[in-house]
Amino acid sequence: MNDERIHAFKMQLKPGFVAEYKKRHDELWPELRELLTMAGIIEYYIFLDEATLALFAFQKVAAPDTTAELAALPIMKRWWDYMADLMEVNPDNSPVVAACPEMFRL
Ligand code: RM4
Repeated sequence: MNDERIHAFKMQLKPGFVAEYKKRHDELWPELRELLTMAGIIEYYIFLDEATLALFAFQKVAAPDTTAELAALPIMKRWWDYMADLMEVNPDNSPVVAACPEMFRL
């Protein structure tokens, strides 16, 4: 049995912030990296659609998957506050996320 899960979702970058978005992720806070890993994320990619500035995120998550609890953690909230100037966000500064259902797997 495969106890890995795939999460795929879209976020939205604001115009003019491609380089800054990339830079902040190149310098991802070590404590946030640890938090994401502790939540079960073993692979995490974010791709940019340069035409629309849509950010496509792909995560592979091992059990136990506790990613749903990340939103309540202070480091996650601090990161979202830090990123809020670059991305479309909700009133609490979490990114606006659209789920991307799986359509194919090889
Ligand atoms: C993203 C956004 C996501 C977070 C990654 C690390 O830009 O804030 O929620 O998981 O950064």
